[in-house]
Amino acid sequence: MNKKTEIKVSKFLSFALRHRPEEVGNELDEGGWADVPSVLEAAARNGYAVSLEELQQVVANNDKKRFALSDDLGRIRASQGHSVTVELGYTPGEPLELLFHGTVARFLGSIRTQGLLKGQRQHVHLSAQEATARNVGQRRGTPVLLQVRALAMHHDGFAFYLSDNGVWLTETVTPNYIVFPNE
Ligand code: HQG
Repeated sequence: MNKKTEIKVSKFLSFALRHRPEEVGNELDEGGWADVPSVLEAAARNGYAVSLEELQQVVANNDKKRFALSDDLGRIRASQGHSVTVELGYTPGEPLELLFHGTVARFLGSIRTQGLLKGQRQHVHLSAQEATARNVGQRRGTPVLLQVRALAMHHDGFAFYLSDNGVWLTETVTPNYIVFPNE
């Protein structure tokens, strides 16, 4: 399978495992897991006929390790980024003092008043690395990097979770914990 097909299959998996499982005839359990045979069938119905080996290749090569296969290869789920309600059983963790969020200038006015909101997703996504946050912001234009005083938030009682693929997740970030550029 070439890189381009891998990316297409990965996009299908995001759709099927994070956002609209019902639309492709896929069922997720409460932990976000779907049966691999039914995901392969759904993929084939939607024009992505791939073998189990190819699915493993997509999971292994995914740039952000978005998906995880169970050890017996019977089930698959997305590690984060869901808009459907799932309980992934994230373990709460203590974040570093500062985490980063990449966004774009046009959102800053609203972020200054409302803070960071999770929007369609289940959490606000934060990163320990500036470069990662910059890439996230870049999807929407010239990236603007925000710092989040995560450890202070945590000390004030806000829960943080680290996803399997290294993304820090939290419910919401109020403006007082955000350091805006040039401040
Ligand atoms: C912005 C991708 C206005 C926020 C990425 C972002 C990441 C506000 C957008 C992961 C706001 C939401 C998550 C407010 C937040 N007013 N705008 N109050 N609060 N925003 O995609 O963090 O490819 O839901 O800054 O790489 O960009 O899906 O979140 O610009 O890891 O695996 O609203 O998604 O990963 O956008 O990205 P998103 P995100 P995947």
